[in-house]
Amino acid sequence: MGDSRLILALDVYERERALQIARETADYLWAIKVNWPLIIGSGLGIVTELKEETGLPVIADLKLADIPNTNRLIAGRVFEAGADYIIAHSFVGSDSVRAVMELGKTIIVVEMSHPGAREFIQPVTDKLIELANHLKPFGVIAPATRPERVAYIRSKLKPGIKILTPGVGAQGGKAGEVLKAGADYIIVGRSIYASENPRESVRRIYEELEV
Ligand code: O7M
Repeated sequence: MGDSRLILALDVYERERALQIARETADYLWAIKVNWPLIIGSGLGIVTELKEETGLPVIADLKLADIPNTNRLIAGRVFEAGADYIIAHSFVGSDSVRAVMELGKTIIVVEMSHPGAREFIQPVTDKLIELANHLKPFGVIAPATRPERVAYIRSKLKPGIKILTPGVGAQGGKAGEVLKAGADYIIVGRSIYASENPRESVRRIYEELEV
């Protein structure tokens, strides 16, 4: 749906299963996020296939974290395969992020959702927000598991830069709370693709977001 704020994290290995889940859930999604499990299991061609099957934007969540040249070599092929957005780490520095941004729409990580994110990433989140404000990527990744951090990041981030938040459902985050804190998009994986009825699960989360 054009007004959806929901992104499916399609972290399965198998091509057929991925396409089936994508078809069943597409009506309720803004975009589909493809991560290493699906690319390793099904090949990069899955990006093109998902776009053809659903007509939705595809986000390639590669969390690129390399020198500019290597980031460029990887991002070039992935954008060519049809990815609409690529996710890159920003702690590697602005030149590495810029190398991806020069090739297409980019989303950068400023904080992560797992407990370990407190060890090394959270202490530098302020600097990563500064980098985002300077480079103006399409969006940033912030933790749905910590709505207060989403609110903080929103308060520091320039308007216009989107906030995408993983960690709803399986990791404990609540969709409604994160939206209230200022998230633009919610990323959900296991609560949808590992459920008995992915279409029903995605519909329920979609309706929760509409309230
Ligand atoms: O809903 P889940 O927990 O099954 O899946 C969450 C997805 O979001 C999964 O693809 C993770 O790799 C991703 N993710 C996080 O869970 N936490 C983060 O901090 C960042 C991401 C992510 O998408 O980074 C871009």
